[in-house]
Amino acid sequence: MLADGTHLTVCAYDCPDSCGMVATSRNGQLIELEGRKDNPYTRGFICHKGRRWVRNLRGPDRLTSPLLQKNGTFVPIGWDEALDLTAAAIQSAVNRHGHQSFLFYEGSGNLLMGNKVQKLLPLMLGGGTMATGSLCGSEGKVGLARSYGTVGRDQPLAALQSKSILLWGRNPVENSVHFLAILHDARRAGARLGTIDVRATPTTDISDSSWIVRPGSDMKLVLYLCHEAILLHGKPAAPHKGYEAFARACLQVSAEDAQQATGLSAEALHALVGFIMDQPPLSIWTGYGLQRTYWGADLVHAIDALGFLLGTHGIPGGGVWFDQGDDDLLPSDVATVPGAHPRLVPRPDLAASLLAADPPIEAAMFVRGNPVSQNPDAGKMLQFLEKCPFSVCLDWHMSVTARACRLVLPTTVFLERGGDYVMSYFHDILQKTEQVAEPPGGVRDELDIIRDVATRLGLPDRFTPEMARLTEVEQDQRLTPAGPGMWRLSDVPRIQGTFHFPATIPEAVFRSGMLRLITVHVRDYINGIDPGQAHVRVLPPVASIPAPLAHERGLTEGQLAILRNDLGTLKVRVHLDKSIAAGTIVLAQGVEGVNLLVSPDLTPAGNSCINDSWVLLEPACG
Ligand SMILES: Nc1nc2c(c(=O)[nH]1)N[C@H]1C(S)=C(S)[C@@H](COP(=O)(O)OP(=O)(O)OC[C@H]3O[C@@H](n4cnc5c(=O)[nH]c(N)nc54)[C@H](O)[C@@H]3O)O[C@H]1N2
Ligand SMILES: Nc1nc2c(c(=O)[nH]1)N[C@H]1C(S)=C(S)[C@@H](COP(=O)(O)OP(=O)(O)OC[C@H]3O[C@@H](n4cnc5c(=O)[nH]c(N)nc54)[C@H](O)[C@@H]3O)O[C@H]1N2
Ligand code: SF4
Ligand SMILES: [Mo]
Repeated sequence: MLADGTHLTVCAYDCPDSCGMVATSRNGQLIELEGRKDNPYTRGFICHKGRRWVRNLRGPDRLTSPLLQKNGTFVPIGWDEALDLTAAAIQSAVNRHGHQSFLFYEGSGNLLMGNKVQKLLPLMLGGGTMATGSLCGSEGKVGLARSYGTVGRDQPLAALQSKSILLWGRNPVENSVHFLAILHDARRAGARLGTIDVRATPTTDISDSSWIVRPGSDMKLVLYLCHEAILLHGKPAAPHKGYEAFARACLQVSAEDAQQATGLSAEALHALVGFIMDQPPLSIWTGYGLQRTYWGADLVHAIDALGFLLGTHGIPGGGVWFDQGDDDLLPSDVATVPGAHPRLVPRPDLAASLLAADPPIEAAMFVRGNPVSQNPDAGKMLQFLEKCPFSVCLDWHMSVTARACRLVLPTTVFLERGGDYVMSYFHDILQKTEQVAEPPGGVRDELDIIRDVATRLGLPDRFTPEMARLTEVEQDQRLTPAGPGMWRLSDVPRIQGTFHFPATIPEAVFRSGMLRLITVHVRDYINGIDPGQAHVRVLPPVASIPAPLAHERGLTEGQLAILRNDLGTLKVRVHLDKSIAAGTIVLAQGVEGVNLLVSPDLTPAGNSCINDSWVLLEPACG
């Protein structure tokens, strides 16, 4: 039994903040969760999503028994039967079509490093089928890495030395409250805050200045800003390559071009030029929404070029930031199987790839992921699950994906395991997890479930020794202890050597007659909706549309409407929003049905184009 008292751990949600936590446990139950004061970024507080675990671990939505779907109803079954069924289905798929007939799909339900060990299940079978590419932040990383060859590591505290801070397509008031706290400190120290977005947000509300631009117009905007930077500063002194061609392209973009593309007035554009130039040092923080497009990498690279032209690179309080790699701390040979050759299918286009797979997928396992809710072209994902002979979802509550699977297995969450690590993808702190609660009866440890399936398939237990190797991360030479179970990671700086200017400037694609659908992350839940947010489960979902568009179409506040494209249709309730850029509709991501309309296109680097989705808006009949 877990000892009573306090334990130090870390929030493993897919959230940039990775809060240090102090948990109080009694009789094996979590009774209080607070912020850890000595974490230099998260500084003693956690958000309501983290705190909700106190209730959710033993809440009414917690799954406590394996559930098998029979004629559309889930019935509880015993663990032995559930594990036998799972192993038999995988074995049958492998016997009929080879190991690639087994899909092992992982989402980003938590950021634990030890998750890597679970891949041994498909790998020991020969490789299986797994997903590659990102729905999240990889385009921006690809873009930043083009500048100097490396992504580097963000230092959010760098903002404290900035005198001007520009958030570009980033909404920390909702999605990164600890960065917000740092921004408040920076402002108290004299910095001004500016935000570029496609709509008003709680972040634009607290900004000193904000600029609302049409989605897809940021490239024209950044080229024009580079034009102004070139006129003022000329050719940079720092080593660089490709300046001439890039400068020529920028100088062709006039203020009028930028205004026309973005919808900004001449005064607003002029003010933005002043914002980036007048009060150095300037730091620019690009966000995720901005780069979930076909040209996401090019855009972030061009914004980095703007930072370079303005002379912000490498100076205290300056620079262009996004996000970083977070999983290079584990030795590369952890959980590897020589000779395994998994079939990799693109995550953004998962459903179509699975439907077309040859050999076909006949057994699918979903771990920490919710693709029916979160992946593009969700309608096809449901079609795939209807067709696939066997599907099993490991989760702690009945997610939208679990509901569509044949079998659901209730697992522990990070607070009930311990002995793992979380490396933030935003700041430089590595933290160790501790077990802070006993799992409820009927719930099994996630790795134990996978190990038991492997055993039934006649595979050896490589899971236990590989899990024991996790502590090897603590030996990494780049780590400095920063408190119990907490280390700071120093990476090589991103800005070093020669800056490479973008070599090609893509034109954004617009679909005439259609509206761009932008889906955004929101305050109350992370990605797919967890239990406890009844208010956001209310259907139909709310679509915010520009007030002039509503008037043009005769739509009024609260009216039902239909969004439609080649992929599907969705009934929505209209909300008139004066702030949204023309031609744009905004919906919260994670709401059921939204991804029926989301584009499964891939960027050249294999990542998602979620915000390149286009829809028609029609009044709902009846
Ligand atoms: N509360 C909460 N926190 C979260 C999450 C959550 O779901 N809820 N999710 C976590 C995860 S996984 C992620 S990836 C991050 C996401 O964190 P953010 O980057 O802050 O969130 P997004 O909503 O993806 O996009 C940010 C902003 O980009 C704007 N935007 C979209 N397209 C464009 C464009 O073309 N140009 C411009 N200029 N702006 C644009 C959107 O309107 C939005 O306000 O948040 C993490 N934190
Ligand atoms: N339209 C649209 N779609 C988007 C986005 C968008 O902005 N717009 N954002 C994208 C982004 S940035 C991301 S990161 C992805 C996220 O995509 P997913 O990772 O698929 O998202 P979640 O819904 O959070 O799914 C994670 C599931 O893991 C479960 N889970 C949590 N902890 C554990 C655990 O310890 N074990 C197990 N087995 N399960 C656990 C959760 O309950 C949840 O059901 O979504 C993407 N999809
Ligand atoms: S969800 Fe994010 S902000 Fe909230 S407690 Fe977890 S890491 Fe901290
Ligand atoms: Mo994400």
